[in-house]
Amino acid sequence: MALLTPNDLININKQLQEADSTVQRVTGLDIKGICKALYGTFPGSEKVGIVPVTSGNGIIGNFSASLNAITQYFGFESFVTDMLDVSGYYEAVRNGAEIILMADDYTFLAHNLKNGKMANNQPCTGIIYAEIASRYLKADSKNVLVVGLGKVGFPGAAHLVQKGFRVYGYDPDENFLQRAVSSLGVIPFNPEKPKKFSIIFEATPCANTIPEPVLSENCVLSTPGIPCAISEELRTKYDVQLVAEPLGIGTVSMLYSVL
Ligand code: NAD
Ligand code: 2YG
Ligand code: MG
Repeated sequence: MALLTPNDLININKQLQEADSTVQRVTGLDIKGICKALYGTFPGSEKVGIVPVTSGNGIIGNFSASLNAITQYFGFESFVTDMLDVSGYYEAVRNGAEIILMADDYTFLAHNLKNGKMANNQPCTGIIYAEIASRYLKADSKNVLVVGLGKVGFPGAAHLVQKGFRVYGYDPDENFLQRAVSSLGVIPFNPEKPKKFSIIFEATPCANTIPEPVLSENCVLSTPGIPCAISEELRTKYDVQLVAEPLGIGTVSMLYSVL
């Protein structure tokens, strides 16, 4: 379980703005446009209540404040409760929250109290990063490489298969790879027989997971994985279009999915 650190979340507004302009350049849509296309929803005047949670490893500095900045960046009204945990939940609902955002070490959820819909961060993150990758305007084919087939990568791979892409998958854990092959029809990628891709989606907690031979000039790398999947050197060498941001894109995907 890889947890965010306060450092990952420094300057979240600047990180979001940069990600938004990359998404726009790569797909022709901004992040809100991607969400609308993906879920067919758009925000009305939903009020979002953010509840800090102390269980397990406890409060992550900047986490609730970043969620507040993110929800407002995307046009929602939001507030962070003064109280924590159950008392914070009580405060959020009493103060008119219609959507609750809260996370412990295992689950980061959005719950719309009006319509009952609930979202989990991991699949919502995988799906939106995969959707962004799938919309690359300069893609040279329907081939996509998915690196990492865990809680975020698997639902992203499933989304790409459902959209009609030819999905190559790699995970060093044979069980995770086989699950994707047998249940999704993913083509196992053999790093010893590399092939170039113009679309790559990565979701691992490791650095340097993209082998150089798979990179094509100006390819898109859409990755929620922390730390970043590619070195600055390789990014520059291949002029990679990198979509990577620590919290906001996954969070807005959750919010639109519960509208
Ligand atoms: P997970 O542990 O469920 O899955 C990670 C997978 O990556 C595992 O199956 C593992 O075998 C595989 N892997 C490890 N090293 C690899 C390598 N070198 N090449 C290919 N695959 C490799 O983790 P997860 O919940 O899917 O999260 C993945 C990453 O996404 C984490 O870093 C997490 O913090 C991050 N995350 C980011 C956001 C965001 O908004 N940016 C949201 C959720 C999760
Ligand atoms: O309320 C708090 O401050 C903490 N209880 C939040 C804990 C969040 C733990 N989860 C993670 O760090 C992430 N793996 C999930 C967040 C998605 C963005 N990477
Ligand atoms: Mg994100």
